[in-house]
Amino acid sequence: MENKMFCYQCEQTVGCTGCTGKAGVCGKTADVANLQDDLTRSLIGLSLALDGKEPNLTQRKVMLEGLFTTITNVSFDAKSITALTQTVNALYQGDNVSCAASGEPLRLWSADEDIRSLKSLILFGLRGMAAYAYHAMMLGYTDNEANDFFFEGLRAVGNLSADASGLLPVVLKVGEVNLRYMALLDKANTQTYGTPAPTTVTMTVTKGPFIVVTGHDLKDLQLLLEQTTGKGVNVYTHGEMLPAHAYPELKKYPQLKGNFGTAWQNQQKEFDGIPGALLYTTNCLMPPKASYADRVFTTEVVAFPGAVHIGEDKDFTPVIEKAISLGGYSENKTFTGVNGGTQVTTGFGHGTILSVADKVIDAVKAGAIKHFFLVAGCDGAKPGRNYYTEFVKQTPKDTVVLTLACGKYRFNDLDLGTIGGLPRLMDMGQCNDAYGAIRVAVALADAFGCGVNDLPLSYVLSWYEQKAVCILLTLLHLGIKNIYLGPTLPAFISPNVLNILVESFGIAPITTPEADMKKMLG
Ligand code: FSO
Ligand code: SF4
Repeated sequence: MENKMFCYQCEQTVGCTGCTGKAGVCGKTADVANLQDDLTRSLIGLSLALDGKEPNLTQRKVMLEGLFTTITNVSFDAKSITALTQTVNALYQGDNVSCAASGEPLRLWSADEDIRSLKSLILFGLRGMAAYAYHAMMLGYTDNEANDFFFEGLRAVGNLSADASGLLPVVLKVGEVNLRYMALLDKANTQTYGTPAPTTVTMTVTKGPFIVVTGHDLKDLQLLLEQTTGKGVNVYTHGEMLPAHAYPELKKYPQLKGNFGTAWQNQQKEFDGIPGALLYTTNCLMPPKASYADRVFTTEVVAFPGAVHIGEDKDFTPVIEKAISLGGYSENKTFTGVNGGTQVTTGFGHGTILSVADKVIDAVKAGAIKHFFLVAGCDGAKPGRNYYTEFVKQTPKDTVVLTLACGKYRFNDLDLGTIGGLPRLMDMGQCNDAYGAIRVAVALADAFGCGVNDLPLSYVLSWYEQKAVCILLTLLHLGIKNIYLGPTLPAFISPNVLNILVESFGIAPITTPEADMKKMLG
């Protein structure tokens, strides 16, 4: 088949090599994929034009929007991507830019495989990091020094004569700057909405009109809660929005009732015929089915052709009116999680865990807690992802499982019991709350007078899209070793780059829960 597009940035890419042909597995058409390449080329051009110059606010903002837009499952809309590319081009028109950005095809995809692999790690890591920077910016938190690195990183991607020794440090710097952005977003979230507290969330939908909010953007949820107050419309979180229930300034709204559905890849099944409105604030958006397409609303950089887009005025009236006209369920309806549970618990951020650090340390010293597992990351559609459910089920009773991001829906409705007065399974929040897990690991290492790699702590990670890439690079930047990664290794990691990751960091692909558990506990 003639290659009409090339994209290999996510875990579900065709044959673990790349999506080509007319559309990707995610539903992105070749046209949209090529427009995203155009947008990337323009962002590289802007970065090259600004070499040695200070970007202005507009250029900084458009950089975040442009990179965020190209993350998997964010935008399927040719029109909005084209408009954004034109905006970027207008910002450096007239500058003399010589390289891939000047209009040649994006040579990244046809470069030597190791160079292509390292540049992909940089580009995809920058895309993921842009999402976190964007969320922080929405809450009024920015960091210009960190923002400069988006331009620096893209200059490395656009450098046609870059070699591996020059690119490797840039790869690790993505991880370093991403840590800074995750810390900034943590500060933005907790200063705006308070410190998350453990909260049990129902999966029952109360009768009457309702809106389901999906994605990661807490600001959008807050604005919707303000606008639904007193309107008789309830609000439910979906996917990565679940941790919102734990923030005092969000949980204070009585209409924030519960959580609907599970992880992103189940949305076409779970939203089928839903009598409520759906608001998509970020990824992961799947092409809506006809049975609910008329009730999908998007905002910010998320876009799908035909879906009503809520613009910068953030007037959610059309979403609220749609919910009222649909009317919701006629009686309370109880849904269950993947394992049949009817409620889930969230809100074990670093603030909560570190507030009981003495208790945790005593339990470890007394031998009551033998091991910690961080089972975290994205969910996805591949059957092999059942590994994570089985792994968590097999964790011994004297161990603790910390989790975050959407992969937890495979097991977050399980009751694993308690240990030393704490639940054995603790949800630390969204993918960006990996920062909280890092804080906890560093605090435990300090308390025990050892390095993070000497702790009885194993990392069992699942990846899907580009935010997972920047988080992985942050863990590598911190020198965290022996990470187990699945369900498959990224297609953009060449054999030589994989060798570096294995030799320097001990990264290993997951095998079976039994074999991996034995190694970790051994
Ligand atoms: Fe999941 Fe999607 Fe949060 Fe990702 S909803 S897969 S890593 O966008 O960002 O965990
Ligand atoms: Fe394929 Fe993933 Fe790219 Fe979509 S984002 S085209 S599924 S590699």
